[in-house]
Amino acid sequence: MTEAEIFEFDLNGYIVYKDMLTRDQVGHMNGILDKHLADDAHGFPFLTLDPVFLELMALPRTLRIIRTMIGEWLRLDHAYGLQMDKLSVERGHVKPNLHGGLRHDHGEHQYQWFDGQMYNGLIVVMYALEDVNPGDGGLICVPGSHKSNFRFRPPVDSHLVANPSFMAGDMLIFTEALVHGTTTWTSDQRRRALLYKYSPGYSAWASAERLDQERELAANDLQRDLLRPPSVGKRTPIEIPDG
Ligand SMILES: O=C(O)CCC(=O)C(=O)O
Repeated sequence: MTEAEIFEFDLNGYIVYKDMLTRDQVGHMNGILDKHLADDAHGFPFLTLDPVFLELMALPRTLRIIRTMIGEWLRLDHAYGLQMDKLSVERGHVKPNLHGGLRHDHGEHQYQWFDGQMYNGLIVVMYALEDVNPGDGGLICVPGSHKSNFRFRPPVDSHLVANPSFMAGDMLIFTEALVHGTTTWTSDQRRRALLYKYSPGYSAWASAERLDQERELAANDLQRDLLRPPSVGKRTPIEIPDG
C-alpha cells in the first residue's frame, strides 16, 4: 500500500481499488455464477464452483495490500457472494441493517496501531461483478467508525452513513471493525459481489472446518497456505509471488 492508500484506509476504514479484474475476468466469473445460482439467490457459496475463485483468493496484488493490513500470516477465514435485485428485495432477502464495529476486547475485529504499523482482525475484500452506482443501495458504512470511542449505531438513513459506489472489476476493502451493513437495493440492475474475508493467522471468525472442501481443491502451495486453519506455533509467512 502506498502512504496515500494507508492514510485513506486509516481515515475511513475502507478503500476502493479500481480495475482489479478485467472485463473478461468479470464476464467469465458472471458466466459461471449464472449457471449455478437460482434467480433469487442472495447470499451464496462460490469458492468451490470453479478453480478461478480459489485463484482470485490468491491474487498477488490483493495479498500484498492486505499483508500491510493484517500481517504476513494472513489466512482466508470464509467467503461468500451477494446478489441483489428487484426480486430479492420483493422477497424480503435484504433487511436494512448496520452491524460490526469495534469490540471492547478488540478480539477478531481489532483495529489498532503500534509502532507505525496497523493491526487488523477480519478484513473484507469485496470484488464487484456488477456496477454499484451512487444511491443504488447495497453496502453501507459509517466512515471512520472503526476508530470511534463510543459504541453507537446510527439509523441506516443517517447523514453519517455512506453508500460507496464502485464498478464491476473494482475491489473494496473494509475492516469489520467498521460499522457497516446493507441498505435496500434500489437499482433496476443486479448487484453481484464476491466477498473474501481474511484474518491474521492466529485468528478465526468462522470455524476452520468450513473450508475443508476448499483445502482439498487447492491447486498450489499459496492456495494451501491461505487455507491453513488458524494457529501460531511454527506458522510460516505467506510467500506472495510477483504479479
Ligand atoms: O455488502 C453488504 O451488503 C454487507 C456486507 C456485510 O455486512 C459484511 O461483510 O459483514
